[in-house]
Amino acid sequence: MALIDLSKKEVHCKIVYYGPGRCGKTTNLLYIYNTMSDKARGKMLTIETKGDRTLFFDLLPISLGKVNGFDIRIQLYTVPGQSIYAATRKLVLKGVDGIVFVADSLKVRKAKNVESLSDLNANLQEYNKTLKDIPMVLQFNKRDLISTPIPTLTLPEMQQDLNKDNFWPTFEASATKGTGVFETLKEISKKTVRYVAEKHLSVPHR
Ligand SMILES: Nc1nc2c(ncn2[C@@H]2O[C@H](COP(=O)(O)OP(=O)(O)OP(=O)(O)O)[C@@H](O)[C@H]2O)c(=O)[nH]1
Ligand SMILES: [Mg+2]
Repeated sequence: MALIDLSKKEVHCKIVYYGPGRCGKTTNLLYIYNTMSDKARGKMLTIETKGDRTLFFDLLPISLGKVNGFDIRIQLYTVPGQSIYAATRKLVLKGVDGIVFVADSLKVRKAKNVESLSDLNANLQEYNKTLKDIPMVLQFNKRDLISTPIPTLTLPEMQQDLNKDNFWPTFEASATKGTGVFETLKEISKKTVRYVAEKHLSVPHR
């Protein structure tokens, strides 16, 4: 749940980047960190295993300016995607206000994407929530690979696997190049702030 400090007029929202191992969650946060000004971002905290895998989570605090006189602070988290870190993924989801589901465009990751979305759903249920209760956007990452010989999934294929009824907004991205990264962040921030404001600040639905 978002933390609201009425005396300081601050709202802290938690957005979690979720998805299978190696889909590019940490790369999204690194791109955001490297692109934002010092004023708008806090320190990025990242705990890695040997190599570059996320061991616990990555955390990047950012400021989004004011809404209705409240300072909006957002904490961006990633989960560790590797199967063995199931317990950690559940823990990181505690109190989540918004989710970016990062799917991998590599063909070999097709089943892993689906498995990860279902893992997310199961973890949310443990907190008495469902996928459709929380603001979420889908990011189809690694689209730069479609122009290489590496086999990739088509957009309709990814939609069919992950977003059959077109419930969530989707963004094509290349987190390494930075395309689509801020579009994704902007949309989830907008949805999350609206959700938190309606839920906790009695801002009427528009
Ligand atoms: N070609 C390409 N490679 C990418 C892209 N995004 C990430 N990668 C690469 O994919 C690998 C894994 O990226 P990470 O950001 O560490 O993935 P992660 O989702 O944080 O992985 P875990 O922490 O293990 O869950 C790295 O070698 C990245 O450089 C992309 O858009 N295009
Ligand atoms: Mg990571």
